[in-house]
Amino acid sequence: MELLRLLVLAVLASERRVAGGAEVFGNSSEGLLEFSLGKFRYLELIKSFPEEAILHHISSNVTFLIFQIHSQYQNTTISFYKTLLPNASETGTNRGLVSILRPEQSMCTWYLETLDAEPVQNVAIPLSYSERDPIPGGCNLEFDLDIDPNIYLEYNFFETTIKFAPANLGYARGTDPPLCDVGTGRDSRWRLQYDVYQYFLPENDLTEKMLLKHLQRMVQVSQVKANAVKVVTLTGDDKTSVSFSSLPGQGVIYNVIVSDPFLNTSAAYVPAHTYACSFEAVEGNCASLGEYMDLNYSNSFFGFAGLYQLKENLRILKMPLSSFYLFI
Ligand SMILES: *[C@@H]1O[C@H](CO)[C@@H](O)[C@H](O)[C@H]1NC(C)=O
Ligand SMILES: *[C@@H]1O[C@H](CO)[C@@H](O)[C@H](O)[C@H]1NC(C)=O
Ligand SMILES: *[C@@H]1O[C@H](CO)[C@@H](O)[C@H](O)[C@H]1NC(C)=O
Ligand SMILES: *[C@@H]1O[C@H](CO)[C@@H](O)[C@H](O)[C@H]1NC(C)=O
Ligand SMILES: *[C@@H]1O[C@H](CO)[C@@H](O)[C@H](O)[C@H]1NC(C)=O
Ligand SMILES: CC(=O)N[C@H]1CO[C@H](CO)[C@@H](O)[C@@H]1O
Repeated sequence: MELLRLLVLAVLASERRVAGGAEVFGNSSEGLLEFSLGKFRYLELIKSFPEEAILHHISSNVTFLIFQIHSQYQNTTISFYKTLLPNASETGTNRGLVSILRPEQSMCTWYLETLDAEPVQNVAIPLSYSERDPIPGGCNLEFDLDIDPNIYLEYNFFETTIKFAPANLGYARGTDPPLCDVGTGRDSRWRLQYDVYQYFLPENDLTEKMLLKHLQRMVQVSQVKANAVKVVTLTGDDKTSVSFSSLPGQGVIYNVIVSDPFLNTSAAYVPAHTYACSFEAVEGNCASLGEYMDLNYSNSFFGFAGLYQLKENLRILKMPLSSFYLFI
């Protein structure tokens, strides 16, 4: 019982934290959206009205940017060019692009649009990294983009799997990227490590507002480390894919932090979220699961704690034994 009480307190405490990071509210009246480094911005996208995102005043110590955009379940497309090409754009609910900067470049643009018939609410942010930081997805072979910082998530009722492309070592502007597959020594990208983080959204809240707020804690390295639970560490030799138990109706955000143990630097991939259910399916969609949880779990004290305990068990199942001991 004492353990139960502690668990409940832990949940209550975790719900009280607020999302970090400054927010700027969207001003898309002109089709040109001015962004600031490290600042979240809310924006609404409407079909047939693409927006151009622009970032000025990029300092010379920045070598690459990750621009990312998030929505709840309707797709948004982010592209380097106005014309969409498979190797220069990405479509989905949590999508980002890596922009490698040229010498002297101090400005960068991206194109944002949706094909959804309904307007889509998004939150977007550009982040900057320097030449010592590893580049998420810098050694991509599997997906269309040359450099792919995205996490590809698939789920069914039982299992949720995330997959991502390996990172590369950072490099200076105007130089060639380190080769991805020559040698596996300490001078190569094989020394990079990947920490996979998991973050649970508040239970029984499937609102867009809640998701877009909490996603903001899963974007930057320091925030991810402070707010999420590290579930597994992968080395250069491991497959960059991890599976978890699905919890249909429960919102979960995943992210991966790649770190360079020699330089003590790190960078975050683009987080991905799932509720392990569909918002658009006619039968068994997220809304009906939400009702189920509401009626059968959350309104009773024991039900609530029970669900929490279940999540802890699921989490532990997927952890290496060493972290299991730390956890208890
Ligand atoms: C939004 O754009 C309009 C038109 O250019 C401008 O007058 C207004 O100041 C902008 N608002 C914000 C918050 O940037
Ligand atoms: C995409 O592919 C086209 C040709 O298929 C190529 O010309 C272009 O440089 C590629 N763009 C990027 C960003 O890789
Ligand atoms: C959203 O985008 C994903 C990835 O490109 C695609 O598989 C899916 O079919 C799209 N969904 C809709 C409703 O267009
Ligand atoms: C670039 O330098 C500025 C000022 O010295 C610093 O605040 C910023 O964090 C640096 N940016 C990167 C990506 O290292
Ligand atoms: C990285 O951090 C470790 C311990 O925190 C320290 O011993 C080491 O000197 C650091 N390396 C670099 C290159 O800063
Ligand atoms: C929506 C739903 O499935 N509700 C169920 C909750 O649990 C009761 C029994 O405790 C069922 O009768 C309901 O159908």
